Amino acid sequence: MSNLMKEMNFTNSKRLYKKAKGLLPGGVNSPVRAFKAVGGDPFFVSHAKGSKIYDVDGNSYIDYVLSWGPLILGHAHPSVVKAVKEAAEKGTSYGAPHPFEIEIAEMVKNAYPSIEKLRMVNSGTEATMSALRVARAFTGRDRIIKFEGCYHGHADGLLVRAGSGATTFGVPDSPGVPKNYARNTITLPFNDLKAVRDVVKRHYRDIACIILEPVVGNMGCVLPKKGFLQGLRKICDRYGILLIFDEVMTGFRVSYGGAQQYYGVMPDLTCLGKVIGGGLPVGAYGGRADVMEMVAPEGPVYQAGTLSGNPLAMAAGVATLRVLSRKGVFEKILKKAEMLEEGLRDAARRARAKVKFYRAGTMFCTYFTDREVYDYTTAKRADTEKFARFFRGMLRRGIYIAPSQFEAGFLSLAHTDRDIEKTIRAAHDTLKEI
Ligand code: KE4
Repeated sequence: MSNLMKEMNFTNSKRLYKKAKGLLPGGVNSPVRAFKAVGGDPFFVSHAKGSKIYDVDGNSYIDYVLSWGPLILGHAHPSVVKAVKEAAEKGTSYGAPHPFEIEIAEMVKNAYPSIEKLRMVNSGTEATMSALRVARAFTGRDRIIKFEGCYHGHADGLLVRAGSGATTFGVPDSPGVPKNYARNTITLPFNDLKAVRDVVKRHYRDIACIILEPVVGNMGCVLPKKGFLQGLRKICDRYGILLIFDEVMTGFRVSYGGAQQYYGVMPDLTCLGKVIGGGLPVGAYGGRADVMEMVAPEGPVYQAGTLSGNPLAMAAGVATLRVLSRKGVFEKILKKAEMLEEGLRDAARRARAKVKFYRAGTMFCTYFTDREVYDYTTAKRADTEKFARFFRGMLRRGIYIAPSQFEAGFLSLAHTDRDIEKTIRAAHDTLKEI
């Protein structure tokens, strides 16, 4: 039993986790939820409201995970709950076109000028998997470039890491991914434009696309170096390669128009998810009309989904974007993120802690290292044991941050100044303690 369990009452969570482990692999429906990276067992949630999440033992936490990003308005926002209830009264799924699909598509297009046409799907994984297929069909090329530390969901072709040495053939990053499938994925270091240039010069005739998280939220929060995104755009233009921004996490988070608006670099295709579903299952991919017109039934590229454009998910997404797009709302959340950043930097200084803090809009990460983090190799230098102690200390103080050093944290409209002040005090005390 970890220290955490000794100091907090987790009786009901422990009982439920024991039961869950007999039913679900690792007792969870997604690996990171099992708290493996931070020790101890996960708490089970009873409910959530605003910036708070409550477990089945009555413990409450200020939540900076927010279901891994979607809940930018906070949990159970009245407008979202009302929209979902009203939609459910009219039926939970039609498998046929309905007006909400048009409304959310228009809202996304208004926020993302690079998206001329889009397709709704049910997860970020589906969005990136489909975007790759369209890119391969449009270019007639099979290979793709991705970057170490970027996560794009669990489609086979994306669970691939860099092969050994100079080889540009990827190797599976999970059992079950066929070797010959992984060979089509070239994995390079993030922020390394020279590595991209060298590989593209040799292999451009085979390369369909370059896919990346423009700000990487799946190795913490890693920012693109100055000129990196612009350099990728130039390389893609020169060699007829499609540039795909996986903005499943950064979309409506780095800025209302995502990383592409913030950095002023337009991709050919964009993948979205999380925020646009307001907490319900969703994903989307879209971009240049000439590329998206390849998608069935307009074009020959097959992609389908029973629940794609589901009326409840669309209603939650439309309700979320209606609030988020109101004048001053996104800026309000940005101000909260700035307040948290300032406070955490100050707390680290006062605690004489060796940490590095990065933020992109309303997403952030604290690395336990005193050296800059700009790619996977430098991110992996972080002291994960120390992070685990930090996580448990914060949880004991009622603050729930992502249970892994290599995840991002998120702010919502619901986080109050008091929440942030409490978080900063807890961070200072925990940093002193560990
Ligand atoms: P989903 O299939 O989980 O909806 O989306 C996959 C995905 C794609 N692209 C990016 C940039 C993502 O961050 C994700 C999923 N993010 C993780 C958090 N690191 C979801 C949490 C989980 O896997 O349980």
